[in-house]
Amino acid sequence: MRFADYAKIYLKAGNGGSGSAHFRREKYIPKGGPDGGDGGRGAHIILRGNANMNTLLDLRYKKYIKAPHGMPGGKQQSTGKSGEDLILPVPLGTIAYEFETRKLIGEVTEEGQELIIAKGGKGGLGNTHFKSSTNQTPRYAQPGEPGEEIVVEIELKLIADVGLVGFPNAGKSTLLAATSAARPKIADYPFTTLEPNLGVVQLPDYRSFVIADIPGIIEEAHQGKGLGLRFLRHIERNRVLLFVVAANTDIKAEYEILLEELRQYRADLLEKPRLLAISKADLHPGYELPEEPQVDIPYVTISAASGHNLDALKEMLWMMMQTISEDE
Ligand SMILES: Nc1nc2c(ncn2[C@@H]2O[C@H](COP(=O)(O)OP(=O)(O)OP(=O)(O)O)[C@@H](O)[C@H]2O)c(=O)[nH]1
Ligand SMILES: [Mg+2]
Repeated sequence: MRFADYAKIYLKAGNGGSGSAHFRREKYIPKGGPDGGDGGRGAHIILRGNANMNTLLDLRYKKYIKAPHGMPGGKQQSTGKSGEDLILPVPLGTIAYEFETRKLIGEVTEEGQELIIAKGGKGGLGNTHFKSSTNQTPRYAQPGEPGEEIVVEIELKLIADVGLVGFPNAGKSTLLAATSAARPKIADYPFTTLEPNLGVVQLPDYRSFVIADIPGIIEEAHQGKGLGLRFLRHIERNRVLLFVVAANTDIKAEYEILLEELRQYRADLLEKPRLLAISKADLHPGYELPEEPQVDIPYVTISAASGHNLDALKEMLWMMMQTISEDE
């Protein structure tokens, strides 16, 4: 499943204003020279990154967006007013393509970053520019250029807040399915998941975050064992890492192997806050672990099968994300 928000919009940027072909006319100067000003630029249509947004919903229902034209130039070399650029706020991770050619227009990845998706037309030059030794009275002024007319496709690459890290068969996909509407493939064999899955986890009071479930990691994955570590790039930008280790394994040993593989891939991944979910706790009577796992991070025992502690887990993840947002 690819979780991408999408909008297709017809855009028409503003036309440039025409240049003026005016001549100076003053009481005692019967034959004034050309004094026509330039036309103003037509408005661009611009995407601007906004870190507080997380969907393209606002754009989804817009089919047609038109930006204002530039004003014509005037007498006394006055330049026409430019059309006011139309700025569309979008979440970070938004990509724009030209619909027909699928050509990439650009990507918005940072707060405040602006991407022009339809260019306003240049204003025309006024007749002052066309005065020469052979033509002292040019009656010609340039028309403005038309604004760009384009159909764009706008996509949002969702950046998950929480990345799941675990051995194959640990129950990562089952956890994603139990906490979101995502329906990843789940099976009793390793490497069931071959592609990352994303799901939106909802909490009370309209809170939500996105979880990424990626293929399992095994010892020496950094040497290419199993599916290797290439899928770790999908969690590089996640804010929190949720390690998933099954309750019926050597928890500490598995956790440390996972840590080591992450370190091999990119040591700074370990700077992200981590939480350990000990999955399949239902395999032990009363969800009680036979012994305390000796790990150096907070952990919670869960069962995606019965729902045990899933609400607590969601709240813990939410809390961890809040503390990061405050630090940022
Ligand atoms: N008893 C029990 N079994 C579970 C639980 N969660 C997952 N399982 C089982 O564990 C097996 C593996 O589950 P998956 O969710 O596919 O595991 P995964 O970590 O996504 O595995 P890969 O995609 O191969 O990396 C399946 O047979 C699940 O039914 C649980 O809470 N309790
Ligand atoms: Mg899976």
